[in-house]
Amino acid sequence: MKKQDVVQLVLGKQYQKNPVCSFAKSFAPTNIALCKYWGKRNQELNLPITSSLSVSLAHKGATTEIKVNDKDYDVIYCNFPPLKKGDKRGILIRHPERSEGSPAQQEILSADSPFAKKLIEYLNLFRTKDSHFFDIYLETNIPIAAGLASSACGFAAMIQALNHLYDWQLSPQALSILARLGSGSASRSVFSGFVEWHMGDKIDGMDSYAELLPDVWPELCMGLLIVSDQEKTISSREAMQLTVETSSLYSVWPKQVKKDLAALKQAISAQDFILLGQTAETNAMSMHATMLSACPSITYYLPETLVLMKKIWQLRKEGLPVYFTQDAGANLKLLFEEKQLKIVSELFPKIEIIKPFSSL
Ligand code: 2P0
Repeated sequence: MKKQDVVQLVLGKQYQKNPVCSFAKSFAPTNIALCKYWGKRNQELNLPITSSLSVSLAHKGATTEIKVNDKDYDVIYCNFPPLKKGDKRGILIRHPERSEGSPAQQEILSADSPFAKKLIEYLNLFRTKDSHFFDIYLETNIPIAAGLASSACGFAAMIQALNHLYDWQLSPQALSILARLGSGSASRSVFSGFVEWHMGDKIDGMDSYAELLPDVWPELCMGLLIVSDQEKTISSREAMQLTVETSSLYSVWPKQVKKDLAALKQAISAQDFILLGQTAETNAMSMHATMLSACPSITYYLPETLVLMKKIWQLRKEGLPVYFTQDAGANLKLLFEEKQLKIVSELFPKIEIIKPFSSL
């Protein structure tokens, strides 16, 4: 089954419909998993081996503007992924199927970048063969290259904007399925708050979508501790596949996730911060343990990451309830409650603090 088949299934009679307007704009928050998505049962459709649970970061995310243009290629302007030296902010991308010699060819800077290819392939799922191209503006307000899932909020904002442009009037569940085709974690970014992405077990993935949990936790804080803005040495897509294929520890991961998901849901409904923090931290450490035992071994740790972890563990020993989670990058995200905000800011002067429920 291909992505295109899923798009057809979700859109039904609206498949291959033309845009009803020439401009649409949407915002989606990025999300940080407290119970991670690590491993796919279907690579084409980004179907996960386990369910996962995240919290969206309120106003931190991506805004997408999409305009039908009168050109025969797409133009993408974005402030992520981080640009290489010499690149311009505006990236002009020729449609991959068009012949060489476009008048603006000298401006084609990143037509071969994996990000551009991924985005154009995604747009190709929705437009009719003979039709329109787009000017796309993608802007994130999160620290670039901080392991903050810019592709998650980018694809979620994109599918929401396309939903307006084509006037599909899709449900959040359908949008989550379509966002997943761009990037797995994007399925969770169509919601703000605590979000569970159900793994599902159908071959077509029609039961693999995210759902909003009803709970809010206004005192919950997340602090970004940036230790590196370097590009990842291995993408999470490759890393999770290598882990599934070669790590002997991976067989215990689904059991760990089941346990952690139940504990997190209990922590969220009881507003039990210690249970939430401890479970999220253990889940992240377990995910990294599966990577360490892959062959060849994968590690996103830098020496500074370990220094920070030890500092956090020491602070906990001294009675401060702070925990962390870590994604496919060297940076840490600190979890704590609002009553610790002052002391945490003093202990970590460079921290950027976000309150995930501040605008709900
Ligand atoms: C997560 N990560 O749950 C986990 C934890 C990274 C570590 O989802 O291949 O960019 O596009 O489905 O969504 C990053 O993976 O991967 C991710 P694809 P994605 O947040």
